[in-house]
Amino acid sequence: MSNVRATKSPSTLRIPLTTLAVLATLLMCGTVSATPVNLVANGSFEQNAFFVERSDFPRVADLSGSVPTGWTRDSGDLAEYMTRSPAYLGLTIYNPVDGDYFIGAHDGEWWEQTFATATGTEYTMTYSSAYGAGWWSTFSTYYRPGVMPGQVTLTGNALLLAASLAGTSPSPTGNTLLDAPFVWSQHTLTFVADSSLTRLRFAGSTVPNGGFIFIDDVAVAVAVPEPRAIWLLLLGLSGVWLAAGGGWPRRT
Ligand SMILES: [Ca+2]
Repeated sequence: MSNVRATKSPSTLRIPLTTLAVLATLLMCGTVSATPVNLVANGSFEQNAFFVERSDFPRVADLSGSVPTGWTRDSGDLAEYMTRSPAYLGLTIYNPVDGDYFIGAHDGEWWEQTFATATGTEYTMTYSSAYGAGWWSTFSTYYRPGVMPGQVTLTGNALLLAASLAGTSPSPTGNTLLDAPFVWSQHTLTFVADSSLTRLRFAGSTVPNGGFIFIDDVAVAVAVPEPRAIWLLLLGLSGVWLAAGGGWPRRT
């Protein structure tokens, strides 16, 4: 009577063992948790050719032609590009979460960017947002404090994702300039690309007087399995291997 285990090809045993060894090594080396490449260019909005603020609307560059590198405005050319510096009346008005510059749209205005993707691949997008406002020197008060959400969309051949774009706390409404008046929160979304290019758009509220939405620190990267998922995969592969008659290594 033949021994089934003895007839198993050595290569059949080597493949799963190699796979397990590679995955275990990745886990132990921390490779699976390495920071992925950000597909969004200038997601911090810090890069630009120039920035000219409006004389009556400090720190807002919606009419000056100032544009963050890599991003495109709506055809109305009014979506705001904003900065925290220099100080106005001796005070810092805004508090971006990443650097000095950020974007702020309202009244349906938007900023967008298109980046390369691979069809069928899952991506993770992170961004920070806040209900915003503009400081208008003519009124000496905050202008159009954000109260209604805008929308963030990702579009390939079809619409891949549409989500609310909002803050977690109301923006200031008074006439006192504060150093850090806007409450930022980070958000994470996932999507699966259906083409080689995907367009990301941040749009302000279309509700009249819905107010500003501030956005900063945007990143899109290939979704990385959590370490727990890798361990579960290892466990599953081990089970398959044992079920196939691989057995545990024996001492000689
Ligand atoms: Ca920034």
